[in-house]
Amino acid sequence: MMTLYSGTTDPYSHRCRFVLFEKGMDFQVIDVDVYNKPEDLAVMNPYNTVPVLVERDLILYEANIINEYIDERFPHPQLMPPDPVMRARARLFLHRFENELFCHIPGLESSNAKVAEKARASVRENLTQISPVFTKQKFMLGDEFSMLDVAIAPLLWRLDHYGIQLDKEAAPLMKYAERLFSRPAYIEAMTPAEKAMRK
Ligand SMILES: N[C@@H](CCC(=O)N[C@@H](CS)C(=O)NCC(=O)O)C(=O)O
Repeated sequence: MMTLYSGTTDPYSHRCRFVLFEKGMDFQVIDVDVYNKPEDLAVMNPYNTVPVLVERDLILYEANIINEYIDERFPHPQLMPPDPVMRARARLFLHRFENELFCHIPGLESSNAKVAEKARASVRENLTQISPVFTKQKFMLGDEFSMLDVAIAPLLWRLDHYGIQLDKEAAPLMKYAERLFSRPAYIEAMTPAEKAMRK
């Protein structure tokens, strides 16, 4: 059985929990307090971060790497595109999510007001740019739910929590977000602390 070491409010762990529930398989989640991490976390992951996935003698870290492994190990429903060209494009998008959106998470969580506002402005601008895509399609890659939707959902869920308000231009994006939030696996994957982040 797979074991996921997961932060209860961590957006990266949230991604992995979402995939595990989408696959409907057997797994165990161990909640990690990121302010008081267990000593064995640094042994498993040189970066000493969550999420970490353990399956027998395999230990993985980095949310996207964990999620691609789960997707290949349990191919139904498949979340990465089957076609190599589309799969390469999906990886490029995942890379851009990290570099253009998730790189701002430390800023959004910063107690320095200026740093936090700068991070909020960058995320607002990037999300508003993506929004028109959802006037034409249901999900990030088209009409099929994919790993890209998994990757961005935890950030969209946390917008209110991070104090990010989007204007009317981003209405298609918010409609898309509601589509993700209503998935049974999405609801099951959330911790009580995450449920409390959004009304
Ligand atoms: N790029 C990593 C990011 C993981 C990450 O930043 N995790 C945070 C979640 S709060 C963490 O464990 N922080 C604890 C620390 O840095 O001490 C991933 O995708 O897994």
